[in-house]
Amino acid sequence: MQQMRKISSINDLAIMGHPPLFAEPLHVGRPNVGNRERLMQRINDMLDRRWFSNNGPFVQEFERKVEVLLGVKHCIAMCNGTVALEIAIRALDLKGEVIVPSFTFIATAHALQWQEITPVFADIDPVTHNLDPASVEKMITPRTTGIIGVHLWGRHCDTAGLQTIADEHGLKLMYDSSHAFACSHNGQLIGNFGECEVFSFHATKFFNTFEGGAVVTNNDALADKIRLMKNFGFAGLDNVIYIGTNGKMTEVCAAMGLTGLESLDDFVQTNRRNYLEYRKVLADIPGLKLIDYNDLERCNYQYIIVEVDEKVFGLPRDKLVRILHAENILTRRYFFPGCHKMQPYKGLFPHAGMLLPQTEGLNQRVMALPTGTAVTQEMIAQIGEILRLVHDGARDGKLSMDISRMCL
Ligand code: T4K
Repeated sequence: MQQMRKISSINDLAIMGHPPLFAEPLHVGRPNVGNRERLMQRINDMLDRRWFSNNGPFVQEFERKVEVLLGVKHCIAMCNGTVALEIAIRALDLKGEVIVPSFTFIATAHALQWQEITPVFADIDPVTHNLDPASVEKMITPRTTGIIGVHLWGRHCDTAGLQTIADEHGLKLMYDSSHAFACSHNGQLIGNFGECEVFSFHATKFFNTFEGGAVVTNNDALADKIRLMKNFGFAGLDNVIYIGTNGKMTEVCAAMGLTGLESLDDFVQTNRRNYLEYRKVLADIPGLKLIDYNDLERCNYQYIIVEVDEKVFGLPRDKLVRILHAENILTRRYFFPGCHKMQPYKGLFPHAGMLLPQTEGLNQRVMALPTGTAVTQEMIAQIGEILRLVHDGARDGKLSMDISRMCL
């Protein structure tokens, strides 16, 4: 049970030298476990079977269940989302340059650069936070072979706009759907767009397999190729027909996945409950805008993303994050500073930012707040109180100079 301290004025804040509001750190997303007994039972079965990896029965069952859930023909489970991206990129024969957002987790870009394919960063739509097709079109050169859209925060890309551009220019389109497991677009589950889509089932995702990922596709030939590539290129005993790698998901990870799938609706319900509570507590705090999720679509609500308008709120995002961290509210600046400002891209393309005004702006405004099953409505109410106090203090000039000079 989390112990919470009462904070009723700016002077009670932890940055004033008091203990933090929360005795234990509140993370953006603690891992969900599902039914522990079912998990242990599966792990025991696995130990009895002495079959731990290499396309075992749990992995096969997991793949079939994901196919049914998403309505896709093929799910190929992998050891993590990054390797799944690398393999999908290779199986699609992408080369030269591939257009991606910079406003994403670094793995999207690294999966290309790792294979000596140049990620070319396109700008985003400031409302959806996703690739702006107009910017994508401007980045196309004779070396471009593909586009990777990222359904950031689980909200879908402009799939029609990106597909039109891909078709017109003969480019392959795939998606990094790491955030969008169990989300839909126009009633169709994410997983059915582009040539293929890649999920991450990392511990911090609302649905996890400890570490894990998958490529899903409706293309039979592509699925065959990806299956071979994730297993060293083996097409049968002693017969290797491609360069491949080791991308296999283990049985213990699949056991976690199967158990998590049984509680998927509960995880989503908790995230949704938290999202609605945040929407309530943030509604009348000027300068804080919670991103919208479309209630008419399926949605996992796993990220609570807030844009801080420095002028209206009274403090820049980074100072607010610092104040929240002091209270053990471990807000994250996903995905600061942007891939183009991290190495090796910063060194390779020092002026990339000039073409990414929306990415650069958003990177100064966005923060992710704690949610998931470890976060209660009472905690969210407390977080809301702190945010209100900080806003009121900043507005009335009551925050000391020391605080307003703080930065990360
Ligand atoms: N594409 C996109 C768009 C992605 O977001 C990701 C992953 C990928 C590709 C690559 O997929 P994977 O190869 O990872 O499957 C985390 C995750 O490590 C990363 O998987 C995820 N995106 C990214 C958005 O978030 P960090 O640097 O924030 O992780 P970390 O260790 O700071 O953990 C976040 C919070 O969760 C911490 O506050 C602590 C808590 N936590 C973490 C772990 C691992 C726990 O409570 N328990 C745990 O076991 O990157």
